[in-house]
Amino acid sequence: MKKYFPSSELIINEDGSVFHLHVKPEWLADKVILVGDPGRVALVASHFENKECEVESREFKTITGTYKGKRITVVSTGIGCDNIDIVMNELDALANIDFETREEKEKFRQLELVRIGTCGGLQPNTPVGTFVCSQKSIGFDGLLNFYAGRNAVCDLPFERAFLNHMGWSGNMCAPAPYVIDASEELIDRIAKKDMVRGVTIAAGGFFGPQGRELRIPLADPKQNDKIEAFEYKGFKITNFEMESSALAGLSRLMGHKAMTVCMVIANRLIKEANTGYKNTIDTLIQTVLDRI
Ligand code: R1P
Ligand code: URA
Repeated sequence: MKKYFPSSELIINEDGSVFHLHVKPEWLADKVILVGDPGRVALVASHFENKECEVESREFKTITGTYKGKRITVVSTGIGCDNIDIVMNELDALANIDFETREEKEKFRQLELVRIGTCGGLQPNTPVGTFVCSQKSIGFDGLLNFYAGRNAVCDLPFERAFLNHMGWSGNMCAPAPYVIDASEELIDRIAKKDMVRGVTIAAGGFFGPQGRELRIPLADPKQNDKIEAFEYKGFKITNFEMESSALAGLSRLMGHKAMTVCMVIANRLIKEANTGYKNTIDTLIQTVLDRI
């Protein structure tokens, strides 16, 4: 029997668009670029030859258009894994649920999703301006634990090694971090040899969870020293951002291909930051558009 989704579970607006994104099924391309900042959507779309739709609701702005003959949708997610839960579930519904009958479609449609973001670098090989692909993501956000099948898609030995190394128990980072791989095929095609491949911590905040201390002291003052020193099977943690784990995790559970690439705008080791990064991120955008 086909799965049926009542209106409380999949909310469809009166105009036939999905609840938060306000996107209609026919507007979604198979290739999707996700960005955090709604302002970055126009920057991506400025490279399109044509635009077929443009819609905005809350922090979610969407444009579908064509780049060198490829149909691409660009969506902003805002900040955080909670928003990725909304964006990924609504994009998957647009692709794989019939909005007329509210039933799952017979044939699965796979999406290819690339997040282009900014991040904080944690290693000497991640200075400001570096493009870092998240080969693995460590989720401090807990989102994936609410879905069945989490253990089947996560790297459990890596999770144990990380928790042992940090010496965290009790309230620190509860529920425990999850470790998830990006799509290998996408990483090979998009990172090629000119981007750093790394392990990204997707933090549940910009300050405390990334070891930034302003007026309130941190629960674990040695957090970032330990994170920078951690090594497991040749992997070192390269960067902090706030969405890659939920994107990689939900994509794996749903059957889509996904990866995150971020430009380093702050290096935490040498305590430097760059806020005037618009041109450099445009180079990254063009590279991803050419390779997606
Ligand atoms: C924090 O400043 C935001 O920047 C990074 C983080 O993941 C977080 O969303 O990504 P974006 O540049 O895509 O927003
Ligand atoms: N985004 C983050 O989440 N952290 C940084 O340090 C920079 C950008």
